[in-house]
Amino acid sequence: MKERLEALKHEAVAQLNSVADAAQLNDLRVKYLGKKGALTEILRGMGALSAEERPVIGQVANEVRSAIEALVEEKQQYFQRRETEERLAAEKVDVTLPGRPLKQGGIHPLNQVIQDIEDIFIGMGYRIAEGPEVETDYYNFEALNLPKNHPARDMQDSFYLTEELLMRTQTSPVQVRTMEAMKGEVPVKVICPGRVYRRDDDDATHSFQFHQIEGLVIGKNIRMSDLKGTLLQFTREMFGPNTQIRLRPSFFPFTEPSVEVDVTCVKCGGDGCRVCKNTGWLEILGSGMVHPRVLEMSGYDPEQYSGFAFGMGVERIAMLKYGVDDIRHFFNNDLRFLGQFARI
Ligand code: 2NL
Repeated sequence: MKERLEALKHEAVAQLNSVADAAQLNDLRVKYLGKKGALTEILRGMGALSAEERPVIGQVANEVRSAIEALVEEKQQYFQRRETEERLAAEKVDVTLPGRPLKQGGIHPLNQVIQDIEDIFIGMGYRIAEGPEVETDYYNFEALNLPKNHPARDMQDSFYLTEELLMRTQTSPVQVRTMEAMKGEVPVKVICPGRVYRRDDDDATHSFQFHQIEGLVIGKNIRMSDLKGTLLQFTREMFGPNTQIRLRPSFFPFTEPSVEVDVTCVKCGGDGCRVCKNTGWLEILGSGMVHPRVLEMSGYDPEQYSGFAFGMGVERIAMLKYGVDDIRHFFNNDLRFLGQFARI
């Protein structure tokens, strides 16, 4: 029996020493040490041994078991180490490789123009106000002196959601909300940038959605000259110190009197060119003195207070400033176009 145990040990050691992987090792462990393994098989014969032989053989059997167990353990550790090393080698990162260049995003040209305009008016003491793009009929039209049968309220011209709700067609409702929130206090000095919507067929100069910036000032003795001085200051900061403006009479339901404002052509400076159609002037905004009924409806006594307001299309300003000939460029998200406006 002792010889069989020694032979088993030899065989096991030889096989374990040439084992190739963890799976094979496990098979061998079961084969020699398992419940139905070779060692157990031999030990089952112990019953037939004499009382003297039994402890001797028992000791040999234990030594054989320990020797095989130790070798199995050693091999297990070896395979574990090898697996870890292989994994680490596969995951190896060369930290000295140069990084892949990241494309840097930039501010959209329309937002750049909005920010520039905001900065100019903040410099003159204005605050910025924003409001909802879905508006009620009251804030979008009624409070701006556009009565129920006014052509601007035609269903054909606006995106109505219900009888009462529509996508705002201008940012004026934000100013109406500001006036209400101010509860008749002065001064009111706000500019309201934002997206507006009109039912229009898109072409080179029209889009069903575009951006507007409106401004509103209310106080005591606010006059047309304040409007004119403010707009001159704005246009000079926006288009250059030599810019001139001219005011032409116009009509808006929410201002009286109303004017349209032209600047000297950004391209030719007033000499006449293709951009200004040889007039030397470009129209950039509409404005006027706030209509007394508009003041009154939002809680300002028109006998005590007066104000001016103006509104401009951001896309139009951006197109003039940067010589863009099609409004749709702003909405196509073509990086070849947008990349030209990168500011580092
Ligand atoms: C244009 C003309 C304008 C206003 C907007 C306004 C707002 C209030 C009261 C009175 Cl709350 N007026 N806004 C006034 C005149 C012209 O916009 O051509 N915009 C693109």
